[in-house]
Amino acid sequence: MYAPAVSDLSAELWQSAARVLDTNWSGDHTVPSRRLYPHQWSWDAAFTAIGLAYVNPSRAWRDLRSLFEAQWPDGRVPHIVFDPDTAEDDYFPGPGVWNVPAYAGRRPRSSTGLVQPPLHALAAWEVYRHASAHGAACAGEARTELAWLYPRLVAQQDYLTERRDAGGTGLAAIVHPWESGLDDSPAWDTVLDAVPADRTLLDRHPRRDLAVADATHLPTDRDFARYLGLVLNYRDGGYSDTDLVQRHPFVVECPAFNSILAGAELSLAQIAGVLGRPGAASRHRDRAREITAALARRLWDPATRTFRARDARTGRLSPARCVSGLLPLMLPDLPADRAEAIMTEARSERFGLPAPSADRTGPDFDAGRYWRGPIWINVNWLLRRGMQVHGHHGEAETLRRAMLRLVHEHGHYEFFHPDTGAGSGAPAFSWTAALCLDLLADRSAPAYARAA
Ligand code: 2M8
Repeated sequence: MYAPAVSDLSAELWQSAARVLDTNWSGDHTVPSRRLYPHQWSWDAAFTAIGLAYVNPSRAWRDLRSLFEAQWPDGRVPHIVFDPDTAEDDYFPGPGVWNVPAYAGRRPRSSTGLVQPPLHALAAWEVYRHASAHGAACAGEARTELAWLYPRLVAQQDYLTERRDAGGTGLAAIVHPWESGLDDSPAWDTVLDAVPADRTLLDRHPRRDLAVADATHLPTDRDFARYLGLVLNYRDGGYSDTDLVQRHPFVVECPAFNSILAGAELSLAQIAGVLGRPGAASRHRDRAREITAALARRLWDPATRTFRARDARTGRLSPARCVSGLLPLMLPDLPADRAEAIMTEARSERFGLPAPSADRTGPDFDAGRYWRGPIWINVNWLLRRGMQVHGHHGEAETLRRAMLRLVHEHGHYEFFHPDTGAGSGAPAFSWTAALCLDLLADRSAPAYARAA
């Protein structure tokens, strides 16, 4: 197995991370966790590929390929691709609830109709970038896979920037909290207040997560009933994105989702460059600038100098300060004063490093509950990239070390208590392990970083 030079302490972490990825490999994709999440998740696959690039690049490509084999004809990449060998009631809501046909592929698999943040172009670029360390055969494979993925990644962007621009603002809207990946974030509370919570849905469709995880870490029944109602409403509308603002009760522009959307264009520019398409590369850079400008225009709250989610139906900004508001830092074209404001917010008593998922001083902060307080490695990994992009190398390094210390001391957990560091949720969680490998191995800043 390829292993870069790391200290002895890190060698232990490296081995344990590689073991987690091995355990969670299911033949043609990685599951986030064997017990809690037994299928393939979209943005998990991207984070996981970034780590697999070091220990098994062929698996990294296979993982991305199997996700994109389930891409819909309209370009959307589903948020979960179901494993046909897993029983319907091993995860709720399972394929029977979503009722989506299986699309073509080596092994057709059914899926949900939602999406997740489009992090796959960034992942594909990172896997490609690291493949050369494994020799000429891997470099050849990387080029072939990149060429296969490129048009599919472009179709994914087109779906999000065209069909999901529900408000005609130049940003993509999400139609369900699950699409953000930050599922139970306080950022959605005011929008969800207006979504009916029909608890009888839970009698007809009992939750499975309560049987495998601690209820105090999970969404409440009231929120879960709303989540389910939103799924059924979108499904019963045929997963159509026409007139979303009129037809669907949850249509939201999220700063993290749109930062990743803009970041994807920058990665596509790099990919197009390698594939010998300079015209396309420059179009991707233009699109990144346009999305960044829309984000800075629409989701910036001048009163608090923070980025917030916006309800596309009411036009209101969310009152909650969440980690999602820190992620526009990933974007090199973000105006310097906004990047500085994000750093001020990240350093403040509201967050600190590693950043908790929500404002520590906010009324909805909950240190134990899923995306309402705990620390997650994936969003901190993105925040660290943002620090590198904007030349804050000292703090990026502090954050890198803090993340590694957390995982080394507590294990490859899904999330961590923001005060004690204790691990929670699923143990042996794929993206925690995968990103640890990257944090151990790769100290370089993204190629499009601003000069310090
Ligand atoms: C969590 O979301 C799923 C629904 O998609 C769930 O709660 O069952 C989130 O943390 C999400 O970001 C993640 O992709 C997924 C699998 O790790 O779990």
